[in-house]
Amino acid sequence: MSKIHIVSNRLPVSIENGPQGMQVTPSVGGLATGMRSIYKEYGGQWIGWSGIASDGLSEQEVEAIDEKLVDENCVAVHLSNEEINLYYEGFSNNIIWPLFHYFAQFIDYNPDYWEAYIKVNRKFADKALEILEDGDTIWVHDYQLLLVPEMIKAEKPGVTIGFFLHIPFPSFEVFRILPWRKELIKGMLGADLIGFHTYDYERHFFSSVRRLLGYEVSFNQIHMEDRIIMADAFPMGIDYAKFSGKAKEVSQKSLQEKSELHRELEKYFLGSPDRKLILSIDRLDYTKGIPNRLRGFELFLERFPQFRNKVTLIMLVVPSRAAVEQYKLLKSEVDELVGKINGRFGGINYTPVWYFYRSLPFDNLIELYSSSDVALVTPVRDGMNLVAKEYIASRVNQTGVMILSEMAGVVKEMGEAIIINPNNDAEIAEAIYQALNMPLEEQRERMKLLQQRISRYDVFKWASEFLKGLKKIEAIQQKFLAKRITNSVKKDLVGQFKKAKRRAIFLDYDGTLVGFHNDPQAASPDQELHKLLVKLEEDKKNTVTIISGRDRDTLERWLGDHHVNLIVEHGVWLKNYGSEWQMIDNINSNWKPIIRPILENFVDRTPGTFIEEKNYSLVWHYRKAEPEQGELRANDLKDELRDWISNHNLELMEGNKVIEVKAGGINKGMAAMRFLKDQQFDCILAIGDDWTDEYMFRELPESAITIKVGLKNTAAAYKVESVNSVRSLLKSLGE
Ligand code: GDG
Repeated sequence: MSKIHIVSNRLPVSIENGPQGMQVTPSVGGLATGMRSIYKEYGGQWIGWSGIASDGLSEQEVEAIDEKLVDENCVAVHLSNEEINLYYEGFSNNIIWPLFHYFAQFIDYNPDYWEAYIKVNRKFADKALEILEDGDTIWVHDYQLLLVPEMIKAEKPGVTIGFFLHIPFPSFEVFRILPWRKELIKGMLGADLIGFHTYDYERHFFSSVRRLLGYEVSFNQIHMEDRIIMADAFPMGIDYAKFSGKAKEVSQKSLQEKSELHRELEKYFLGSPDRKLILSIDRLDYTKGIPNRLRGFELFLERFPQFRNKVTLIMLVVPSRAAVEQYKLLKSEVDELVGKINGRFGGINYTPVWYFYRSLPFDNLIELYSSSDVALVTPVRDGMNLVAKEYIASRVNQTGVMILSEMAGVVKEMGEAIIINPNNDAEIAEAIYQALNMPLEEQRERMKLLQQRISRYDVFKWASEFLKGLKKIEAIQQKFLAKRITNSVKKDLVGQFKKAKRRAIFLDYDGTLVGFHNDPQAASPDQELHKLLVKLEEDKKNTVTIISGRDRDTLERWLGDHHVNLIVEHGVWLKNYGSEWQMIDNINSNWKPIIRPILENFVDRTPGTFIEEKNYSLVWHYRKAEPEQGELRANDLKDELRDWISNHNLELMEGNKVIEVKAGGINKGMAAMRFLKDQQFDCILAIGDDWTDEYMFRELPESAITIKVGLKNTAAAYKVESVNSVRSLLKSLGE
């Protein structure tokens, strides 16, 4: 059975070197829970760092760790202190983390970090490659391992790779700041499926793929030279049953059974019936908006004095990355703000902010969730934010109000929360006021809907949806690859071709014989192409026809010396070798004065675009336009042309970054068939790359060898990846 493996920076276990040797304890975090159900079920391994630097360990200790991990189906990547400093603290947490959360000012552009990041990603990939077999699936997690998918794909293309990013993917304008942006994005593209928490991150990613690498994105698929892959949004869920179950259990405990924290919380509420508790839980991180939250709470107490002595903000801040300068500064800022608020509004019997700077056991966490009337979640940027979901799951009596930042990924699933902009203190203060005054009935209505949604899409559903996505892309890839010309197919085709006595060869030009250029006039044939054509022409059994959308003059100038026929302007003109140009059918062009001004208007509004005028068609080129604007305008243009097209019997052809308007009824298929009429061929070969060639593939007799360049859907019988593959095939045919 093919297996499913996981790779993440940390293994889902904690390891302690105690008096009894190495102790391994499984972690209880959300990702660990969600993934454990998968990799164990599918007989896979989890690859990651053990959490202990290897340079403090003896060889025996390293072996002991490896041995202990076998029982957990885990494989350790051993990292030294220096590697952790440079790859993890350095590149991951001092470059990618701030940048992807829009804190570009915090980036430390240290080239050593980059070198270490490559080296350590390679270590992870190598460890994975040791256990991967063709047909296996591997799911790579998060921003520490962006290069791993490409590293694995390069060595083992038969492995299906998923990648999930747990933090936001920033807009292109921010992502482009990085010197290593192309390498990172190429690294991710090694995956077959790339998952994000939200559609916004997905579209930012597509935008970077288009702009940095020029790949075409259609719907959620990315077409690369020789592969097609997919990206999609999979909002991560929590282990809902675990949180709601524990909350139920906690609520049913007797006073004696309750923890000290829980008893203290209950005592607080007994003090007065008006007492309310607002909860805030995060790692100490500048992305979480902790100072904003405190400022909002301060303003609330200032503006609504009736709530002083009655409302407490309980703030759990879990220490994180404490050695980094920005985190130290943040810690001082938070300490100061808490002191200021408590000093300003506190008294003998009232402390406005209860501040815990540590982490608490799971049971305490649940007690906090279930005792708090309001959850205040105000990140300035957050990939998802699971705390928000955990609060919802823990509200067994269905009361409680969620105040949520619009900058957290989770907001997409929580329309019933009170949504705030975390940079607007006044809005936070107002939201707290609204939350505290919300009638119980309304709280229940909102909470019910939230609970329904969050419980349905839990962490198990998330993981299984992602795996379904992987299956889907595998099927798409299979379909796209089905028609590919493999070595044995190539051998058969060449054999069939060689056996024939009279062969008609139709070759499209751009995208088939030569690659695309920003300037269409720069695509003249190179020496290799001239030689290839000569080889084909020399064989008297061959009749070669170049069939293109180009104009007469250009193709005649470029290929006039060859013994080939030319069909141009998608079938308007034919020039048999040695004869004059003739029009294949009677066509008029009295529609041009109507269409030209429309195209001109689009040229004026879209920098980088231009019009090419052919005898019987007008072409709008947008290859040089800024890619997204180009696509948008192309859609607008098609819309605008629609009525004209049907009223004037015109045809709109969409090529590769071109929109062409021409007289209707004329196309490459019709032209090729006219050419073949009254002639006897026992082999017909047609190769083309775009939409306009599909006419030819459809019209030619079924016995024809039709070949599409590129991986898109096609009516052709076969596919090849690129211009290079076409040339290699033609070479074999000419030999
Ligand atoms: C990253 C992304 C994305 C917190 N304090 C304690 C404690 N926690 C647990 C919470 C929650 C987790 O930590 C925090 O998860 P978040 O999602 O809120 O935030 P990040 O750690 O920044 O996670 C984030 C996530 O990845 C998943 O993709 O949502 O956007 O930044 O589960 O319960 N747990 C215990 N004691 C504590 O004191 N036991």
